[in-house]
Amino acid sequence: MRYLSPALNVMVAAARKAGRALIRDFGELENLQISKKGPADFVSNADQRTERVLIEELTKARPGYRFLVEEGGAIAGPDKSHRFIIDPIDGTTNFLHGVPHFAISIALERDGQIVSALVFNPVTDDLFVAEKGQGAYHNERRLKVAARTNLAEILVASGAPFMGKDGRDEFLKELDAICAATAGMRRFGSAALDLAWVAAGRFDAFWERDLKPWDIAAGILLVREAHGMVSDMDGRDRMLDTGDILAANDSLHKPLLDLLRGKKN
Ligand code: 2AM
Ligand code: CA
Repeated sequence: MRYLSPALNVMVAAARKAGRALIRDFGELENLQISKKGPADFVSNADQRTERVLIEELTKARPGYRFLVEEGGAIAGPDKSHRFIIDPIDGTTNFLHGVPHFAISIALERDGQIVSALVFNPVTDDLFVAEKGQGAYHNERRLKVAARTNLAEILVASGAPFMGKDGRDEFLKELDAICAATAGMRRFGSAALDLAWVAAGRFDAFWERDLKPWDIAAGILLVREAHGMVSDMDGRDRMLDTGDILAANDSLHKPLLDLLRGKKN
């Protein structure tokens, strides 16, 4: 992206700073895998520190903005129109296992609309950014969702309900419908990166239920600015409230929604 807005510049600087420490932590994790206690505490500390650094850096540059963050919840501020929505490590289970597929996710909301977005994998140095009305970018490259329209050719990402979560029966039905109709599905463990990869045309679609706003807020704008369609599983623009999401190009979106809801085309 040749020109970043001042707000996006601030978000990139904060993510890169927090990312440097995360890269060091990730290197350490290789040693911790074999210890009996395992790396869980270490990872939880890394998560909390990353969140703290992001809040500190963003507050320095934008005092008064509110926050919604994974670890600390809602943080009040005098500015009623701006809010950062942050996931310090999306893909924590990957991080914990030494799998280099996780990201810092930051969205900036203005008057209830997401206007700037960042998804950054510090280990692979993949930076995805978007600005409302200005497009989405991967490093310097402008993004566009994949153009495939034939269900038989598409690659679809999702997230399976993990331990302690309901909805496995529903998920298995949806998975069966997708597996029967498409070229395949992937479950990589970071909703933020899944959405960034839809924006980049790597995945043709992504769906998942019961996610949190910080998992998807930035990814939603990335996909939309890459000319993709995003809705909840009822076709509404209520992903942050319902936690359900389907992202795809505009030709695939409706057929996939029908397929996932068990309707015949
Ligand atoms: P997290 O890594 O920030 O927790 C994938 O299904 C999505 O669910 C990810 O964005 C992930 O975000 C979230 N998630 C929350 N708890 C999880 C868990 N125990 N295992 C896998 N994903 C989890
Ligand atoms: Ca997350």
